[in-house]
Amino acid sequence: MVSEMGSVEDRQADNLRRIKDRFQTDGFAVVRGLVGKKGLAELQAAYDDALSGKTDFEADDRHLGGLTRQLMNPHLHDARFAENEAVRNAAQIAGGIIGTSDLPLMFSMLIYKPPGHRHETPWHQDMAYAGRPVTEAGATLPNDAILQFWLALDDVDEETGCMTFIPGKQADPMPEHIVSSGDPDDEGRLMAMTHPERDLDLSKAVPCALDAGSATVHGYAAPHYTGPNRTKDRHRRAFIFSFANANALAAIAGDRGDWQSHDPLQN
Ligand SMILES: O=C(O)CCC(=O)C(=O)O
Repeated sequence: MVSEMGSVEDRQADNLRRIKDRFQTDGFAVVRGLVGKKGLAELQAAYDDALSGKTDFEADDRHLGGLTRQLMNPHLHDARFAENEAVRNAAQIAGGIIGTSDLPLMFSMLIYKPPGHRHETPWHQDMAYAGRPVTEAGATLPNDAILQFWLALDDVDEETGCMTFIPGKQADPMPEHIVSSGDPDDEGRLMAMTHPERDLDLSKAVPCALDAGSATVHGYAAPHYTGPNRTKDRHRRAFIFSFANANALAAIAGDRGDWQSHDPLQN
């Protein structure tokens, strides 16, 4: 349909261009309205079934760093997380950013911060998780190797622990990270940048408040953080899922043989 505002296709293409520009400049982007009301309600119901134990996650129901509830790979436990409007739309956006199509969902998790949850998710880059126990400082990996969507299933802001980024750091060598809690040999360890106040300009932090159904997308090298949930009555349900850029990962594996033994998607 064509109106004065242009066709739906034109607007979608404009939106994708904006997301791609922001992702390339800042290392992350905000995606408003990734999923509509009906799809959102379906995901919220699936999420509550996961939290209550109605859907059995067995060992995949764990606590990140022993602190924060993290249910691993919900798309393998409940088809509602595998096949839904959010994942379909995100696959198109990720494909548009990378310049490819047919991107399969590679990894997913639910990270839940209930009202009063005291724990932050410290500043880190996801690529810190690629090495065991931690990727060596100084590594540079392409930001678009992994595209991770963080979909809010509740309205989220700084009070409840929204995603917060430092823009424009994705091409820098990775600052030192440490395992801040949990068993360093365990997949569920929690990673933290050792000196965020020294290695990042925290005055540039961008908190991404979102309405439920909206998302952020960030790359493998984008520094990010989420705070505690300081509220008494607001839940923070996040459905997080990622797509891999096969070309970028193959290039990493080719350049550095040691990377082949690591699963870059473990967190
Ligand atoms: O939801 C959180 O607290 C952290 C999420 C995160 O670090 C990520 O999606 O990479």
